[in-house]
Amino acid sequence: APLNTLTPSYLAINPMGTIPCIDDDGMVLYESMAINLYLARKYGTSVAPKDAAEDAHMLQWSFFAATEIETTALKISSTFAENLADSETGKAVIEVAARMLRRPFRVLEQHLADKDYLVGDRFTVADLNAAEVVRYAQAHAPLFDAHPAVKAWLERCQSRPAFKAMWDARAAEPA
Ligand SMILES: N[C@@H](CCC(=O)N[C@@H](CS)C(=O)NCC(=O)O)C(=O)O
Repeated sequence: APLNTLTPSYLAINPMGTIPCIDDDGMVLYESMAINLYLARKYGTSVAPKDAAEDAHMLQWSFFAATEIETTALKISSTFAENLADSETGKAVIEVAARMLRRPFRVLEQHLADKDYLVGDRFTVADLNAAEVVRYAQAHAPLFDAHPAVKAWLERCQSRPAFKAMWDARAAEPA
């Protein structure tokens, strides 16, 4: 959808001019993972940490996704989005990115080998944050075929009714 995030009024609340950004009764916050962690903690429900250890692990997986996966995975999504995946340059970009993602994907694969979700045996904000970042690489199927537990986990996260509702709303937005 067209973005209108560089208006002076929007820049006043998020100087990066990016989405998302929330104003929760005057508490302004940007950075999507920080927003998700804040909303989970403030409003509770099963996606929130139950104790300090869960909280720490949710932070760990969020930082892991943001620092070890996101930038590289975005190279894959942008190559596909620009219809360059079949070009020689695009293939090279994807190959290098997939190689760089092997280590963090191996860690995720091992962690998810005997569990359905990242923390506490249930879908939490850790899965929410990490799955969205892992999704950026999803168009490159060989990476997921080589990591079946990651593939199954991502599909599990994306089969949730809330994800499907978000995705349908997003698909209905004007291009
Ligand atoms: N690290 C930021 C990234 C935010 C971001 O780049 N958002 C994109 C949309 S997904 C955006 O607003 N792009 C518009 C722009 O870069 O001008 C976060 O996770 O919130």
